[in-house]
Amino acid sequence: MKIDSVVLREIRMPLIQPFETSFGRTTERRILLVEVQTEGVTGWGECTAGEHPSFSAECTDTAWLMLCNELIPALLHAEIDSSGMCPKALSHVRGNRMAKAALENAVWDAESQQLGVPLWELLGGVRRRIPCGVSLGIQPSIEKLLELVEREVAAGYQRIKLKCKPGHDVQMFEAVRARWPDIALSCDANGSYRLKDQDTLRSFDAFGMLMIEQPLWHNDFYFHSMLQSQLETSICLDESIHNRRDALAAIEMESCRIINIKLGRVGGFSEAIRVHNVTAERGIPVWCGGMLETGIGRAHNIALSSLENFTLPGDVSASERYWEEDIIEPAVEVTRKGEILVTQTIGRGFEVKRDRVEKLTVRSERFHSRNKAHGEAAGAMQARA
Ligand code: OSB
Ligand code: MG
Repeated sequence: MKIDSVVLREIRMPLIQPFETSFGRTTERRILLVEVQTEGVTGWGECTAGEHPSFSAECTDTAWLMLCNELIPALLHAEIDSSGMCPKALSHVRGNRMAKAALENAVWDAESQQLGVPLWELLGGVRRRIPCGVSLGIQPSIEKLLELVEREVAAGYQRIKLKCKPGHDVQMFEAVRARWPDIALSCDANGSYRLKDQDTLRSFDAFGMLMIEQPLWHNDFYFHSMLQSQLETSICLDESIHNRRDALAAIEMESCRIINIKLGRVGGFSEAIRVHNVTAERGIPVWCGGMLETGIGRAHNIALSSLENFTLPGDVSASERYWEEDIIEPAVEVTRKGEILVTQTIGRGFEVKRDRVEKLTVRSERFHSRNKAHGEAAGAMQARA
């Protein structure tokens, strides 16, 4: 694959409703998009870093810096035969997985178009119906939360996940369970509980939840393992899992019984497939997490969710839950049974609305590959777009 140029841009998009977690409230997203031009096709990638370094150490601005100064120049310098070679080409940079994923995923997107196959097929996917759940942010009141649950259950979503934190938990679960005793329910603490909260966490067992996501520290396996041995409810790890080796450690230590895979958190499709494969070998079910993505990241999440071991409903839901108007066409839709239908369309399966992207762009940089035929050393030339 000869990569001719890469365009990096930042777009700003207000969310339809603010999203609140244990680490804060998001009202407007600042999202980096990557466009990789190779042999006549354009692959798109989305960076899932947040506006602030709270979910992980990365944020929109660190990802911009890493992409400009390190990752894009390294990719343009490398000789890549296939997308699977990206991680090695970017391996001189430690961490910064969301920045890497934006770039690598754009290359996968481009490769699927070059080969004339759907992206999900290139990844090795088999599922044509993706079960969908929703993640509901912390609400100002229980009444408001019940209204939202009502709406999403009526829309057909197969699992409701409630964001929680110390002080915003048991009362909320009681209210939801009183009205919907049988829905598939889970919660996500984003690492906000501590060992002193063990009794509270044990009391969650009474609500028959599918899982408790990342109750303890973002970088822990050991104490999650201690906690899991005391809970009936399965723990699902999100923040703790950065690669296949982390997944294996968590499985061997029995820190969790379920894993959530996020493309950005693990550094892109190559590592996401490795995490998927090891969980499949070990009989640990997975689902695809979400990071309030635009349609580009969402399309990639759908493709990933088509892999065999994505047996649980993911956090990948309809575009209309996030955006007034998405940047892809058609928008992502969910059936009344709470499923996304995977199509045979080549590539990511959704067109990028370039005009809309241009309008939303607040900054951009274009990087060209140097033409080796003219005797220059391979490398990157950077110019203002
Ligand atoms: O922990 O899953 C999470 C959003 C931002 C950061 C972390 C998380 C989330 C979500 C939202 O839960 C999932 C979505 O609807 O995209
Ligand atoms: Mg989570």
